[in-house]
Amino acid sequence: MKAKKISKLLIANRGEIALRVMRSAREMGIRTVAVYSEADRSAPFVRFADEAVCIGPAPSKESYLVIDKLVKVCKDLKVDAVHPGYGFLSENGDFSRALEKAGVTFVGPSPEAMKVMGDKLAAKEAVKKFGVPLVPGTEGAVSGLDEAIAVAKTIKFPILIKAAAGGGGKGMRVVEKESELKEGLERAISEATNAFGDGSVFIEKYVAGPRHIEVQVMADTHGNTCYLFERECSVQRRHQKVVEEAPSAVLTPEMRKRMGEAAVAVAKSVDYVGAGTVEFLLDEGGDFYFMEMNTRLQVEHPVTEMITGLDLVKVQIRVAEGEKLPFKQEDLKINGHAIEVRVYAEDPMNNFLPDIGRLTTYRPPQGPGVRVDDGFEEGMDIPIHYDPMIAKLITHGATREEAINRMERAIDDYAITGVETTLPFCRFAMGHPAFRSGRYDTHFVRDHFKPELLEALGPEEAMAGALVAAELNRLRERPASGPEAAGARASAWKLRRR
Ligand code: MV4
Repeated sequence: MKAKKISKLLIANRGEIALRVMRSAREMGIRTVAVYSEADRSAPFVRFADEAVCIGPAPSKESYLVIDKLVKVCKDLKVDAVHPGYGFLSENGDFSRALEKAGVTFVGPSPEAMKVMGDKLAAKEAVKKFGVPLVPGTEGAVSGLDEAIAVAKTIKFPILIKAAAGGGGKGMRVVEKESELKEGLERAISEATNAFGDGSVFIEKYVAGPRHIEVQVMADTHGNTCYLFERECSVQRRHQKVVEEAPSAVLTPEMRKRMGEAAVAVAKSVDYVGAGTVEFLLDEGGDFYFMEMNTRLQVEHPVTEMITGLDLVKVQIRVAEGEKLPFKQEDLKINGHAIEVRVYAEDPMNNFLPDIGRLTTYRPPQGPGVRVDDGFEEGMDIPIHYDPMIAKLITHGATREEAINRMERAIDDYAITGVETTLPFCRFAMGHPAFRSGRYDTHFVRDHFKPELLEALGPEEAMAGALVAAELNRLRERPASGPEAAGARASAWKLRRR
């Protein structure tokens, strides 16, 4: 990667992350280019950008994922660099190679690093030489049933079969005992073939009740790599994170240092450049194991920003310009505690079924220690074509308890009607003794959550308060009439979209 000052940045993404990246670029005096689909024509990120180009119809396959269209916009508008955000083309080596060929800087790691980390087996192979702890299991892909039986006998059941091309929980299968191994293996291979076009699978010892702890790393092109501490992401359902916090409530300073140094070793194993995240599983005994590395800025990066005081997007951009990291490991300190909850247009009362519709009321919370990263405004429709995340709500406090109390206050202040959201679930999680105590693992939702509990919790009063406030504001702005004004008085948890 040749160092080059960035004057104009294209953001190959949409929604809250496009806006979040542009805000940092603007503060750096960098001009921003938005690309958008027809469905996003009136989105805030399009208005915020200095220039904006429509790149096609709503489906991402015809817009946000079309490499040639993006490269053409870069050339036409003389763009210096592209920030890919997360999702879409953020971990696509073909995209970064096409940009490089066009003389455009990709804000991210090399295509080679993305490729190794995109293949779970290649990733394990690469990090092993660097002394990073791995879950016991097969060295490479499983050759057949005989090997699977032999390995399972050595590491003992239960075992987990994983797809090499998988990741984020896709293509995993637990096998409890030998009699289930043959069928489990066959199904895992066939699922992996169908889902990824690659039937390679490997076996690991199944870690029961693990915590998902990931370490943020940042590396420059001069050989400096630092860890920016951990995020705990164990509150998730179907491999979709719902609550994240930093730092973890359970790591001791010694564990933090060991995990951080292991994450740096993972990054160094692929000459990593830029922002990356190294995922570990932490077992009940306090041992941790490398799982995978995500070669992008992640959704939950704000909690790391809140506790380190850094703007990760700015650091990414400086690194892409060829500058050195503006800090050394010993400069980095944890300040307080941060929590993020993801506000999805999903109904927690109804198995988190995605909900679409119009945001008839949308009033995000404010006040001390509250940050909202969103890409919507009141009156906008939630598009059906993309991820149903409406916003990320982040709170920061001097202590974990203050961050949690602040989150409860902020959730109660958040007024959304028109669609069901995950806010009631998040409110439930904040108040749950398992979460409050910090003693929770990746089974939190399965073990502790039932939709009925949202009723029992009685958050209606709190939400009603926020709605009354929102409604009063609305009355001041324009006379209350029509279905919107009437609807906003109903319970928000239950309010059906109109
Ligand atoms: C595991 C595991 C137990 N044992 N590996 C899921 C996502 C991927 N990053 C790794 N995952 C897991 N790997 C072994 N050997 C349990 C999980 C897992 C999980 C991990 C993190 C967060 C949530 C999870 C939910 C279910 C399973």
